[in-house]
Amino acid sequence: MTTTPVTGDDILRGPGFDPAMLRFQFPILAQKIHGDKRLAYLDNAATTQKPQPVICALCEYYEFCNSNVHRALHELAERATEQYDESRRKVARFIGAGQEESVVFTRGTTESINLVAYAWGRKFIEEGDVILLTEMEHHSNIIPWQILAREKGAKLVYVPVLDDGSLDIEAFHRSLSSKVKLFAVTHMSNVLGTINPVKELADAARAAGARVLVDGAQSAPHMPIDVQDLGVDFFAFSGHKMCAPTGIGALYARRELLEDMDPFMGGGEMINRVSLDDATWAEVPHKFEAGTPNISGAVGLGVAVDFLANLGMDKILEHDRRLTAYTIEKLSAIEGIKIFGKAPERGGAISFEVAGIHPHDLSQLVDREGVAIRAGHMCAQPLMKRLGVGAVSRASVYLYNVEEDVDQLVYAIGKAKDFFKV
Ligand code: C6P
Repeated sequence: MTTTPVTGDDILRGPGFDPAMLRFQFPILAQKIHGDKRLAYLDNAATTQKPQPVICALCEYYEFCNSNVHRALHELAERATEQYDESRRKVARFIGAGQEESVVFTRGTTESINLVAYAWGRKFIEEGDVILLTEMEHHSNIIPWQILAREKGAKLVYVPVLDDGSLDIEAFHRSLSSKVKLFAVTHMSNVLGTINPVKELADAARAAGARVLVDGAQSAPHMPIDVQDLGVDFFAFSGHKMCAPTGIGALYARRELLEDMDPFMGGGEMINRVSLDDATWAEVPHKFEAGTPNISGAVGLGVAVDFLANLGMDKILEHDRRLTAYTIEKLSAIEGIKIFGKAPERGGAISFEVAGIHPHDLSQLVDREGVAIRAGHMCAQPLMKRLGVGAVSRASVYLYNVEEDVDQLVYAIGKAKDFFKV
């Protein structure tokens, strides 16, 4: 295994937005795979690689600052607390939250959505209420609502997906009524790449009296986000899909909602005062962060959002668009390929099938050529059913991908076709 030598100052300053140069900030990309194969990492919708500043921040945190937060008064505890709190301020700025109290650190999108389902849903959803979802949701934005609906006697209604992979907006409007208490929708589909018009959807849903939750797992890493401009009540995302470590993410919620909600988990740090048979809660967001949090993860997330903001989220989006168009053009030229998702507004998660090759076989064969893609149901089984498939292959791009990665994928698919003689 070879890694790129790094020089601290150069890397922290960064080269501006040039994907080919940016690759040098991601040491993992420099290694060879299966002997001498160049690594074409195209599984970014699952998780992204980490840049040197994030890796260095983790080392530095453990070398100089490691301690628990919001507890002790010694120097290390103060350093750790300062870094943890500063990361919350950075995340709040990054998503336009307005105030840091609106940002709850979680393990990621899944935990953020579950937090809302338990802490808000259990208090405010009643028998006969409707929870409006869409057919393109990830399981993380289906299962928590199924559990809640079963417990409360509420009803789940799904907005259908049209044949081109976009949401049926007319059906969405028809589904709105005073019974709809929550509309939970993905900002960008991890299968179809579809970017939903969440501002317009949120406006209509809130005007009908519903709360709006947006699953930003696939959007926050790829485009500028301003949760206040989007007009949403809740916004969930994962750090690991945007250059930060695994096991850290956040939930944005409007402050008054957080204040009205019951705690999600009980334990240390989420209380104000405890007696043997009673307790009062800490101020938000601490009410929702029971126990010792993922401090180093939060520090890494703070550095990651700085890294992305310095590059410019608008530039990242522009790069995504260009490389997505290039990928779709190149893949479309392959005989026997079918691409799922042709919505006019789409991002860089590109799912496809190649006639005569099972997606699992295809992903193993392209891996031999150094190409990492994902295969399977993408944690979106209802959507697979809608598409009439059991599984798909998926290539997904990020800021460090270049045309050469796509060309390598196309070459590898060609070799897989030769292998299967299709
Ligand atoms: N999708 C994928 O390969 P977590 O696991 O909590 O970080 O994110 C869950 C999640 C929620 N919503 C959407 C739209 C997602 O894409 C994901 C994660 C990965 O597509 C892993 S299944």
